[in-house]
Amino acid sequence: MTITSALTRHLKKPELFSNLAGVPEGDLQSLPKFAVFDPATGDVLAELPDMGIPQVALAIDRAHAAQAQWAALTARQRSDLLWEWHRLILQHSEDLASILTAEMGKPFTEAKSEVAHAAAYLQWYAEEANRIYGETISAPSVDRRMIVIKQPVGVVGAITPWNFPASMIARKISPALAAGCAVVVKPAEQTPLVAGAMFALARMAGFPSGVLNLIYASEGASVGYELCTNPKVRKISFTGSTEVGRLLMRQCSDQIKRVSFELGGNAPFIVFDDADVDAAVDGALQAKFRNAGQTCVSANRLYVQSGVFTEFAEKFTARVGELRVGNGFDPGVSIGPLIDTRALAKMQSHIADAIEKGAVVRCGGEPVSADGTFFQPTVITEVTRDMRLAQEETFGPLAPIIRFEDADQVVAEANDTIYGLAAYFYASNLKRVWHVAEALEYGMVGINTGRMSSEAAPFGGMKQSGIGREGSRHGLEDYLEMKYLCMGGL
Ligand code: TXE
Repeated sequence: MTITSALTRHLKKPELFSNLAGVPEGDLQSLPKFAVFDPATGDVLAELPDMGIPQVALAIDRAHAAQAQWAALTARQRSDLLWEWHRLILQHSEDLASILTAEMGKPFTEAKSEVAHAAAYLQWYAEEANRIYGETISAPSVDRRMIVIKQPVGVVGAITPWNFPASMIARKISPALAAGCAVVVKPAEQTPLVAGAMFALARMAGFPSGVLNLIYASEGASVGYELCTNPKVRKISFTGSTEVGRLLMRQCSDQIKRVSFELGGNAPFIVFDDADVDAAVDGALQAKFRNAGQTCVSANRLYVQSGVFTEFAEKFTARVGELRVGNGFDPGVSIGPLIDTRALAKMQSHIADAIEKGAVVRCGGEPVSADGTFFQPTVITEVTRDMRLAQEETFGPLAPIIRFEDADQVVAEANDTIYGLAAYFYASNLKRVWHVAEALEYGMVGINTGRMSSEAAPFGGMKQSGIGREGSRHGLEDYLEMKYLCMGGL
């Protein structure tokens, strides 16, 4: 099986284009189409029906109609369906990874690990579905009993980004389904194909009609508006930019709709004098350049203490210079294309701004060629706080290194941002490790590691990086309502 043949086979699958949201086939055919591109080549991979508000409303009705029956199944029945979907995703993982690399650009090996990560969420919540517990409270009077039960929140609208098109969908859908919620999902317009393939597998797994609904759309605003304002949707789960998160929160406010948000980040990566420098270099490469730097937990600012600055900067720059940029299907490539020209322009403007303010480019700094969205992995030093790359999320393969002297001051500086998603630091002194871990105002802190995402851990941020957590048992709670029952006259 070649990668190309897998791709062709899957993109020709009728399930990818057929009725996944209850919209009659004839209506879908009459909608305008939008194209999905391969960012590495610019080729059109597929054209999909561009659904709008009427189709979203229909999908919401369909989810609403399925909600009560889905919630009434036993936890074991829901769990069994999640297990079956998990099994099918693993069985088709090479094909899913091929679609992922084609529409998103990430190296095929990274795509394979993303699909495995997506499957791990299904596995985790297939198990967690059976562990939804209530509680009994000892009542203050003898004629009463006080009990807390958990119930599904209701229909969930999920909006996902393009950077992890498979695992973001799994991370939202699997806890929602485990909790007993029906869902309407809108994947990013750049990467709807792997979502379609995953939904086709869900259909094979046997989920009841209406429980899972997929919306293909060329933009998010109108779909998002309908999901946020339709009263049949009880909760919005969104991963994307902080800007869109703010908008969705406003749109949800009239109905006090439940929200879970996983938004932008501006992760500091701090290397203290007492760190193992080689390990820190490895960790920084992982935390910065995975997915070509297009991750919300990407190390956006590398702070290195003066005692190890030169050693770190030299070793790190040498390793970055060895990274191979290219089509994600080519063996040995570790940096694929950026998602689109907008992402490329953001990289360029951050670099231009930094150079103008006195930064020095140690390696990279330019697009790989005049056309395409490939960008050289870039290291910049002599970085100051007023530069845009120190304040904003670059979301690309750009590593700015900032020298620091004072350990307390660096923590204050690391916290001086509206974001609070992920932070990393390398140190060996135990007292320092504990104090810095506590002082960093971030939802997730990697200590002597550059990688920490796991289905078993609560993923999410403080401040303007989001609300709620995904993964672990905490991720399930976000899809459950707590109800207090008080029984009197006993
Ligand atoms: O995000 P958007 P974009 C950050 C990152 C990146 C920047 C812009 O810094 O450079 O955001 O990326 C849908 N109502 N992250 O433009 O626009 C859209 O269709 C409802 C961090 O891609 O937020 C897609 O499905 N939905 C992030 C999703 O929102 C709307 C991942 C994300 O798109 C909408 C992605 C609207 N008005 C970007 N507008 C992370 N946390 O990992 C867009 N969408």
